[in-house]
Amino acid sequence: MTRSRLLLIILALLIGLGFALWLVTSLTQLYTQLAAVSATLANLVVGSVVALLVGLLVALGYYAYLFLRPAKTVRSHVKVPLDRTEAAEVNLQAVQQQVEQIQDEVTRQALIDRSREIAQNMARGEFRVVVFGTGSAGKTSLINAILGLGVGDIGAAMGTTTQEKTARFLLRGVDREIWITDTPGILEAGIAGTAREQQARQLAASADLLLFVIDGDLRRSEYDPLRSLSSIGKRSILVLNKADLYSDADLQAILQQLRDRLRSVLSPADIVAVAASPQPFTLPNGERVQPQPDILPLLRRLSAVLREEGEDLIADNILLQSQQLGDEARQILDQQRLRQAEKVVERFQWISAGVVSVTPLPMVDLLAAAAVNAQMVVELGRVYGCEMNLDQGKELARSLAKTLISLGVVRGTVEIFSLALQTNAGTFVIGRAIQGATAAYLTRIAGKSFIEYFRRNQTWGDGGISEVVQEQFQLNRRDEFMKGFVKEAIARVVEPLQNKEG
Ligand SMILES: Nc1nc2c(ncn2[C@@H]2O[C@H](COP(=O)(O)OP(=O)(O)OP(=O)(O)O)[C@@H](O)[C@H]2O)c(=O)[nH]1
Ligand SMILES: [Mg+2]
Repeated sequence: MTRSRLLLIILALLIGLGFALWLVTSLTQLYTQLAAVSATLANLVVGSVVALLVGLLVALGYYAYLFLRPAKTVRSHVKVPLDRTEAAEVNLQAVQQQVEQIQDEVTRQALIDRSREIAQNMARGEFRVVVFGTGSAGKTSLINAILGLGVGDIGAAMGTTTQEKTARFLLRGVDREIWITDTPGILEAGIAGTAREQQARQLAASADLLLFVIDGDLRRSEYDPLRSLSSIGKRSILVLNKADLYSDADLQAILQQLRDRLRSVLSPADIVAVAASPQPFTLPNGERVQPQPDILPLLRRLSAVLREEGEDLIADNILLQSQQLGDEARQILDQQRLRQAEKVVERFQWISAGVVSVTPLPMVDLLAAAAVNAQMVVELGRVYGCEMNLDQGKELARSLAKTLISLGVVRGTVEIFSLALQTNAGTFVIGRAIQGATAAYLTRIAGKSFIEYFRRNQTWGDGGISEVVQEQFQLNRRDEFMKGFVKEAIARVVEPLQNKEG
């Protein structure tokens, strides 16, 4: 309790006490005066005053209780993820729902399989560590040193490891098994190297924790992947291998340089030096010495990181994978919707052409009647999961029509088709044909603009409706497109008219 609050309470108590004293004195006085006249009257009056005061106090207390009692907690229906594991679960469920909407059987199945794999990963019991880095930096040697045996080929030339290989081991103090995966080195020459490099990068992206191995100062080709992996939230330990090749002073200088340079990417403790497979040397007396691997700094750090952050690393990794799957599913869904929406626009553009060319109307009515079609808006909305009624469709269609007119798109389109059709069709159907083709084209611009509107979650974006319309007009007036469109307009609008006339 704060001091000021305590003072306030004492003050209130003092005032209350003063008031009570005054009340008792006044009542006693009243009683004495009345008792002089009649004892019954005194009892009655003072009794009623006291009863009234008690009632008042009870009422006051009750309202104070109502006012001051703690508000009932409203139970929230939205489930807020408690920790990273739960966040990963929630995200994966959302992604699975998205995947279900994909129509293409093969794609859907592939993504469902991947989402199941991620779900299974959630229940797995091991840490996955991936060893990644330049060819010949000593990745395979490092794993051998950790395991204390030879599991992979080691070679002086780059590209010795061509296939990923996973081994398991336990580390004191870490309760889960550790699966360590060797990868082909990055930066290899030749096509095979590139494909292997791709494989290595994918493995790196799927790790709970990365051991990024280098064997000297950091090259640009190492810095870039390290930074980009860290930017997607991948946790790494940078392992400077071949420490035996440097003097102590040089080694400290390189480490310091690395720690300074990578300050924004890695914490200094996550940069360690080891000698996975130190080279033998000859003593002055001619004796050959084969030094033991020195990987203690790495084991210490690995154990600390896995103990302190291990559970979060697994959850983060699962979250990352399900986010990536979600991005992919969203892109596929967007493409799928776009194809459906374009079919809708295609259908409506020739419907309006047909309607307009048989019942020609003045230009502005033409727009209202056909070019910008409310039904099309409703159907496009449906493709994007936005249910709207015909009135809402009309409202949107009307504002788009106004934009088309005010931007001069209608006039421009009439001019384009007057010119195109005069050179391509007979003169006697020209008026109707121009109107029909114009209607088709304007419906297209409108339809494409609406697609943008729905894709952006029913907003026109910062530039507003006119920017979207203008952009679609620019995109749809390119020469190659126009040629095809005019040809189709002749086949679908002009020829039926000519046949009818003839
Ligand atoms: N001096 C020294 N040489 C080492 C050390 N560790 C590995 N080497 C040598 O570096 C060379 C490459 O080692 P690997 O373990 O095959 O390297 P890698 O990174 O697996 O290479 P790739 O599989 O081709 O990507 C070999 O000749 C090793 O003997 C070390 O600590 N000190
Ligand atoms: Mg190797």
